[in-house]
Amino acid sequence: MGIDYSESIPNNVNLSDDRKLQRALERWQPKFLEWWNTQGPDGFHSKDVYLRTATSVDAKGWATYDETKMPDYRWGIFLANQKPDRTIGFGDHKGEPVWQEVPGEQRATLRRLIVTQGDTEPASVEQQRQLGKTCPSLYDLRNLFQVNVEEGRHLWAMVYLLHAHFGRDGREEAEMLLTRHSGDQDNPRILGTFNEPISDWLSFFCFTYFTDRDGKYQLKMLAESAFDPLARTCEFMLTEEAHHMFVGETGLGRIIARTYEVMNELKTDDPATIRAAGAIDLPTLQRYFNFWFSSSLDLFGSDVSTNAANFFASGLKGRPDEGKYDDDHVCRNAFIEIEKPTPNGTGIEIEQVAMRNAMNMISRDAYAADCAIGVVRWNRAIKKAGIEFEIKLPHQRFRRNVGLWAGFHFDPTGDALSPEKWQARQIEWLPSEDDRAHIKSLMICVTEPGKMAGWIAPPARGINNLGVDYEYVRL
Ligand code: BYC
Ligand code: FE
Ligand code: FE
Repeated sequence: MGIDYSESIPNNVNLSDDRKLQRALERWQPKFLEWWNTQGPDGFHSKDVYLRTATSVDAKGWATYDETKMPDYRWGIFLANQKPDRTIGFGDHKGEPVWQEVPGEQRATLRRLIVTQGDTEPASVEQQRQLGKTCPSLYDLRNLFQVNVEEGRHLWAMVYLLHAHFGRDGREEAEMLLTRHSGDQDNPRILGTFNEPISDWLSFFCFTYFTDRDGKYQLKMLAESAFDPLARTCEFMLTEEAHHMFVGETGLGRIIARTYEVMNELKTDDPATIRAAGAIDLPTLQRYFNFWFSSSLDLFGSDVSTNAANFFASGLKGRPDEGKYDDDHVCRNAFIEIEKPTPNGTGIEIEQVAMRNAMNMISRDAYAADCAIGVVRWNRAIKKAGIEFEIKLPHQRFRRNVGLWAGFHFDPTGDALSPEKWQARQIEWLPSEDDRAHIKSLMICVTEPGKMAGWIAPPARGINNLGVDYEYVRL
C-alpha cells in the first residue's frame, strides 16, 4: 500500500476511513509541533535541510530526498505490509494467529511497553537539542537532523498505536510522552540513559552507536510481537534505524582515523601532544565507550526478570531474530546457567534459572556481540595504521546500575573491586572533568561545505550519491 500524502498526516493505514481516530491524531499533531519547536533542534527551524522522507514501505526505494525545513517534515504513520496468515512465533501461544486487536488481559502490559518505547524517541531529540550549534561539518549536521526527524517519526509510530488501540488511556499516555523531558528533575524520561546529557559530538556518536543499537534490538524483539500492528510498526522503524547505526559507526570510525593520522604525523602516542594537536586521544575515546556501553547495557532490564518471562510467555516480546534461536521457541522447560554475585559481593557464582526469566540477558548478549563488530573493525584500522592500541568494550559487569551487578564494583576486565578501590580508580575508566573539558574545547561549529573540524576525518562519501562538499544544510 502506498502512502497518502494528501492527508494532513501521511499514512498507509487508511486513516481517512476512521474519522474519530484521524481527528484524535489531528488534535495531537499541533502539540507535537509545539514540542518540536520548543524541545527539538535549537535554532534551525527556518533552515533548509537535505532530508530523506519515507514515501513507501517497499524495500526498494522507500524514501525520497529533498530540501526541507524541519518543522515542515512529513511525519507520518507507516506500517510494514501485513503478512497473510502470520502466526505467533514463540511463547505459550506459539502457532496461533497473531492479534489485530489487543487482548483484554494484555492491555496494561502492552501499553506500558509501547509507552516505554515511545518515551525514548522524543527523549533522544531533547538530549541532542543543542548539538547543531557545534557541528563538525554540514554533512554531520544533516545526519544529526535526519536522526532527529526520524526519532520524531518513531514517536508518531507509538502514538498511533496508543490512539488506535488503547482508547482514552492511550490518548492520555500520548500527551504525557510530550510532557516528560530528558533530564527533568520532576518529570524525567523513563529509562536512565535517556536522561544523560549529550552535550558534545563524541557523546552523540557514542549514543548513536551504543544506545540507538539498544533501539535496534528492542525493535527487533517487538517486531516479533503477537500484536501484529506493533510488529509491523517496528519492522518499518528498523529500516530507518539502520541509518542511525551508520551515523554512530562511521562517526566513531572517522574520529579514530583522524587520531591515528595525527599520531603518525607527529610520531607520538602521548595523549597531551595529541590533544594539543586538536585531536581526541584513544584513551579518552576508550573512557567514553566505557561510559555509553555500560549505560546502554542497563537498558535491557534485569538479567533475571519476571517481566521478561511474562512478555515472552504471553507473546508480547520475543528474542531479537527469534527464528535464529535453535528449535525451542516456547522455552517452557528450558534452563540456562547465569553468573551472579555471591551474597557478599566479592565472588561470582553460577545459578540455573528458567530460560524465560533470562530473556533480558539473552537479548543483551546478542546486543553486546553486535557492539563488538564495529570495535573489531576499528582495531583493524588502528593496527593497519601501524599503531599499537586496542579498543576494548568493558566487561558487562562494569559500572552497572540495573540487574545482578548493580551495587557492586568491577573494573573493565570484570574483576571485583572494593568500594574504596572503585572510588580511587574509576577516574582511569570513565570520562574525567579534564576529558570533558578537552572534548568541549574541540566543539567549534564548522559550516563551510566540505570542511571538517580538526578532530574528525571526512566521510568516505556523501549522502545519496551527492559529494561530501554538498551544502547539506543551507544556513
Ligand atoms: N532505567 O524487570 P526489569 C530506543 C525499569 S531504545 C530506568 O528489570 P524489564 C532509542 C523497568 O521499566 C529502546 N528504569 O526489566 C534509542 C521496570 O519498571 P516497571 C527502548 C529501568 O521490565 C536511541 C523495572 O525497572 N525500548 O528505541 O524486563 C534513540 C524493572 O524492570 C531501566 C524499550 O525499552 C533503566 N535502564 O525490561 C531513540 C522496549 N531498565 O515496569 C530511541 C520497551 C529497567 O516495573 N521496554 N527499568 O515500572 C521494555 O521492553 C522493558 O521495559 C525494558 C525493561 C527492557 C526497558
Ligand atoms: Fe527510534
Ligand atoms: Fe534511532
